Amino acid sequence: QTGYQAWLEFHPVAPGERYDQYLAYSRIVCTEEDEVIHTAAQELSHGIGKLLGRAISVSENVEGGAVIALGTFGGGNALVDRTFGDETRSVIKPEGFAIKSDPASGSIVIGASSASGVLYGAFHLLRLLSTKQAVNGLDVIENPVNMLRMINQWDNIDGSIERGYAGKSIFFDNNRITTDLTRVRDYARLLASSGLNAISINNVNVHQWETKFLTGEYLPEVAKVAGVFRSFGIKLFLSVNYASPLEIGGLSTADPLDPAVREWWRVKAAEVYAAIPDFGGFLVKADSENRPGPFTYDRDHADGSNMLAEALKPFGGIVIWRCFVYNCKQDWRDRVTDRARAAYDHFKPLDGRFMDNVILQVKNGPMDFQVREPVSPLIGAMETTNQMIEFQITQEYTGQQRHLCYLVPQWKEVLDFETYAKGEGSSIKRIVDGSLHGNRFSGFAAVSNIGNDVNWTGHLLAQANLYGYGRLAWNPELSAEAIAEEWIRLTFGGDEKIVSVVMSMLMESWSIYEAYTAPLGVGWMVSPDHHYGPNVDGYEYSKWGTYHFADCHGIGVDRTKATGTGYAAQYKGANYETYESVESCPDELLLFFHHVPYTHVLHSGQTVIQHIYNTHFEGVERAEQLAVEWAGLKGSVGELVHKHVADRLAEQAAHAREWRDMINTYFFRKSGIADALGRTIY
Ligand code: BDP
Repeated sequence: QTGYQAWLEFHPVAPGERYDQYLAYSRIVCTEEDEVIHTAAQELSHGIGKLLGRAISVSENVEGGAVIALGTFGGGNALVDRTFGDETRSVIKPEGFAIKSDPASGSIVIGASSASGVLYGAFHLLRLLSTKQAVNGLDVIENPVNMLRMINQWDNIDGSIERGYAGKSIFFDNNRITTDLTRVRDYARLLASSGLNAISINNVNVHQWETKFLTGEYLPEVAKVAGVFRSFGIKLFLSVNYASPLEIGGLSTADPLDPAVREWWRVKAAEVYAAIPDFGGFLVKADSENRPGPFTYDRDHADGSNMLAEALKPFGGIVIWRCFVYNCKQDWRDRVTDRARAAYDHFKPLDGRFMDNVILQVKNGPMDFQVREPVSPLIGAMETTNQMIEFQITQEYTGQQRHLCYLVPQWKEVLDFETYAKGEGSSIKRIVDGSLHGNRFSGFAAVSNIGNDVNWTGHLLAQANLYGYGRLAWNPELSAEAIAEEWIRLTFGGDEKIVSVVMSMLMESWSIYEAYTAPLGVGWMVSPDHHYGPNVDGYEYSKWGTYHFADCHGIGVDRTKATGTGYAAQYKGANYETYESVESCPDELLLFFHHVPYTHVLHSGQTVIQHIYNTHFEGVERAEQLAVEWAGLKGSVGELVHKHVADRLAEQAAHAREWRDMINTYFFRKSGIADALGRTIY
C-alpha cells in the first residue's frame, strides 16, 4: 500500500458485512455511446470488482435480474427512463444526478440529464458501497451547489511546481508536455470522483516557455491533455501571459485598447478552439508580483479582462481574472500603504464594467493564504460582477505537507462568514455559489497540492485536503467532520479505531499549527522565499507589505479607520464595527487589526504575551501528541504508510519546538516580560 489509489482504494468488503447484498447485482447496464458515460460504467465495474473481489461486467442488456443501470434521461436506457418521472427530472440540474432502487427488479438506477451527471452519480454510488452503506431502498438526489469547481496547477514546463511539496509535475517534464498521460488520467479520476469539473494545468506565473502553449508547437499536446480530462467531465483551462502579443505575436504592444492587439487575441482564441473545441478559457495573473498587465498602458483591469473575454465569447469561453494585485515593491517605512487593502481598492471601483464572461478570482483572505486571516472584504462587494473564491490546498504557509494541517475547517469558517453584503444572510458561500447576486458564473478555485510523489501529496494525510476541497465545492454544507470521516473510511477502510484516531488528528491539526506559529492573526514570521520555518523578522524590513510591527512595547498592525490604515472600513455593517474596535475584535484576529501592548488582556482573560507563551508551549505538546496517537495505529494501517506518516509527524514535532523556541525567545527579549508559569525560555 503506497497511497497511490488514495480514496479510490476500494478496500474489499468482508463476507458477513454487506457482501451478500452487494453481490446481488449481476452486471452494469450501460446502453449509451458516450465517452463520459463509458468512463462511469468502467469506474463502477472496476470499483465494485475490487470491493467484491470478483469481476462485474458491463452490458447493454436491460432485462433480467438485479443490475446497476446508468444513463441520461431519455438517452435510451429503458431502466433509467422507467425509473425517473418528470418530477425527478425537473429537479436535476445539468451536473446533478438521481439514484433510485427499482423495487420490481431490485436494481439500482443512476439517472442524470448530462453524461457528467451520470459520472458523478456513479462515483456517489461507489462512495456508498466503499463505506459499506445499505443500498436497498436508495432514493438520492444531488446537485452541485457551485457551477465552477476548479483546480489550479502551479506547474512549470521545466517540471518544477511553484509551491509544490510532493515531487515534480505530472504534466510537464524537461520543457515538454508529458507524453505518457497515465498519471494525468489517474489524477483526472481523483478529481472527478471528488466532484471537480475544471482545471488549469500551468502556473499563473506564465513565463517564456509556457507562453508558447498558445502556439502550434504546443497546442496539439495540450489538446491531448484536454482529451484525458474530457473523458472525466473536466474542462481544461490555460494560464496565459498578458504580454503574449509581444512575446509570441510579434506586436510592439499589449495595450488592451489597441485594435491590433484585440485582433491578435481573437485569432488566437479561434486557434485554441480549433484544437480544443470545449476549451474552458484563460486564467490570468496580471500586474501582480512582476507579471505584465494593463497598468503598463494606463488601462485598468476591466479593459484588460474584457479584451480577452471578447475574444473567447464566440466560443463560450470565460476569463478568470485574479484579484491578487498589490504593490510588491513598497517601502517598509511607510506605515500607511496596506497590502491588505489592495484587492478591494483596485477592483471595487470597477464593479459593473466587466463582461459577463469574466470572473474575478479572489483569494479567501486579503493577504496570502496565512494560517489565520480575516475573510477578503472584496468577496460580495461587487454586486454586478462574477466572482469566485480561491483557496490554497498546497500548504505553502501551513507546513508544506511536512506538518499535518487539515484545511477544511478553515475553509468552512470562510464559507460561513456573514458579509452583510445584502444585509443578513449574505454568507460567503452564497456569494460564491452565485445565488446572492444572481451571477452568471461563480464557484471555487484552489491551488493543487499534488506532484509525482507516489502518494500524490507528499504527506499521505494531506490527501484529505484535496478530497475535502472537491466535496466542499460540490456541497459547502457538508461538515468538516463528515468529509474527514468519508475520506478516512475510503482511504483506510472501515476500522473504527483508525476512524476515530485519524479523525481527531485531522480535526485538531489546524489549531495545533496555528498555536505554534505566528500568533493572533498577525501572520508571516516565516523564512523569506521558501516560506518554511520560523523567522520572526524575516519579512519585517522587506518590500512585500507583510509586517508585524513588534517593538518593546507591543505588536500588531493598526488597520482601523480611526488611527490606522483604514482597512477595517472595507467591511460592511457589523463586521466593520467588530474589527474596528479593540474591545470587540475577536482574539484570533486581534493583531491583524490592532497594535496593542503585550499586556493587553484578551477576551480569553490572558495577556497577549502570556497567550503567546502558552499557545507555543501547548502547540508543541499537542504536536507531540499527534505522533503518540498515530503510534497507536501501528499494526492497524499498512507498515509503509505507518512509517511514512510517523516520520512526518516526528519532523513536525521537532519543527514545532523550533517555532516555539524562536517565537517565545523573540517576544521574551522584546518585551522583557517573564512567563507567568516559569517555563524555560531561552
Ligand atoms: C503567493 C506565492 C507565490 C504565488 C502567488 C500567487 O508565494 O508563489 O505566485 O501567491 O498567488 O502565495 O500568485
